[in-house]
Amino acid sequence: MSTPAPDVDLVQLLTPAGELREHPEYSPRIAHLDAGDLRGMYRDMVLVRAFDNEATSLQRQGELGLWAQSLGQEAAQIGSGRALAPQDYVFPSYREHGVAHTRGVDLPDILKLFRGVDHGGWDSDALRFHLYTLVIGSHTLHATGYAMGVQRDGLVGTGDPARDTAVVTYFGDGATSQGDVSEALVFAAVANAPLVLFCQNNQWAISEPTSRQSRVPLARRGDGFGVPGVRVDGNDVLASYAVMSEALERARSGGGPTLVEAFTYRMGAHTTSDDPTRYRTSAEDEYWRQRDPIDRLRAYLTSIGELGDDFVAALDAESAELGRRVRTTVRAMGAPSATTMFDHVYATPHATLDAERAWFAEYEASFEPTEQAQALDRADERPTVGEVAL
Ligand SMILES: Cc1ncc(C[n+]2csc(CCOP(=O)(O)OP(=O)(O)O)c2C)c(N)n1
Ligand SMILES: [Mg+2]
Repeated sequence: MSTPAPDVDLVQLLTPAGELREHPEYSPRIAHLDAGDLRGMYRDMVLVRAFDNEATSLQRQGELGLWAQSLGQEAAQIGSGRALAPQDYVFPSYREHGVAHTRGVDLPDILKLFRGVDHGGWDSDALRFHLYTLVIGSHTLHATGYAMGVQRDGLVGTGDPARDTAVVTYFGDGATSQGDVSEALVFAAVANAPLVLFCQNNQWAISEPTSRQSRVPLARRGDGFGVPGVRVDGNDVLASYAVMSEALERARSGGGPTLVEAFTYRMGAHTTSDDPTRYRTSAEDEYWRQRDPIDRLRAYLTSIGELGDDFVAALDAESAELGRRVRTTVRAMGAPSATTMFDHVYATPHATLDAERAWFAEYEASFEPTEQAQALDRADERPTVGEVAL
């Protein structure tokens, strides 16, 4: 069973029971947050979870080809995302729905990719949030290169808080086994790049546990590269905010890269193509359910009398409304085109690709729709999409 390894400190400001803890280094970093800020964090986490649940249902109804849940990782994502400055730039993987929300991505836009109607879904330059990357670990190199560029543009260590810029890359525990992540650590360290490598250790890489990725805590993976590491309780939104704000400050001020290991748990399946009951126990799930990131902040806010009934009722209504909007937006997206996947392979025309596109179009057209599919289409006049695996 995956439980916290005792051999590295875990930064925690809120216990699983929702009690606030003093930490000499990190408590001052949340001292300016008032009850309204904490309710804002709570609201973000609840809305992202509602969105996530809705997306899962839509995949089950044939509206999405695939869905990767962020369930259980809301605190790591909202806490770290809320510590970002507008000018910071983020390179996510594919599960960072909470971070996307903090960057201003309209949540239903994320589903364009998972329905196959768009290669991205948002304006990454405007939001300073790059498109999702499904090739594990590859974007850590893109982020490192981008951070080295930011450095060369003179956007680091000027002392101007509106100018100094950090770059962040989000990736998983499994990604740390990819060569790309080691290479990113080498270049980031040697260049002293303004980079935060934010690893969400959700204990699993599909069916492989973290114990099959590393013999040392992932926070210590940076040691040999000269990159300082810190392990934070990723189910604690306040600690995630505090640790991230320190790492971002170091990057922006010219102090170089930091590896953050957010110790959390993937409460759902890897994706909708996965069945975790095949490889993990209900006892493990239960252990982590006791550490649910949303319950923890709710318990704290309730204990200090700052989670009023009106606020909770309004948030319930907002979550339900978001669910409705997600459903109608997705259904209005139309059917994915089978051939657009050929569109952005080469910048200029390419004879082989043209031949492959033509063959594929003919092949697709050779299928008669089944009677069942025709009946479904007639029933609700909506196209459904094929299921894919990740
Ligand atoms: C380079 C590469 N190899 C393999 C895969 C298949 N794959 C998709 S997700 C995944 C596991 C990733 O685990 P982790 O990094 O822990 O991220 P998590 O899904 O847990 O957030 C793998 C191996 C891939 N997408 N890219
Ligand atoms: Mg993982």
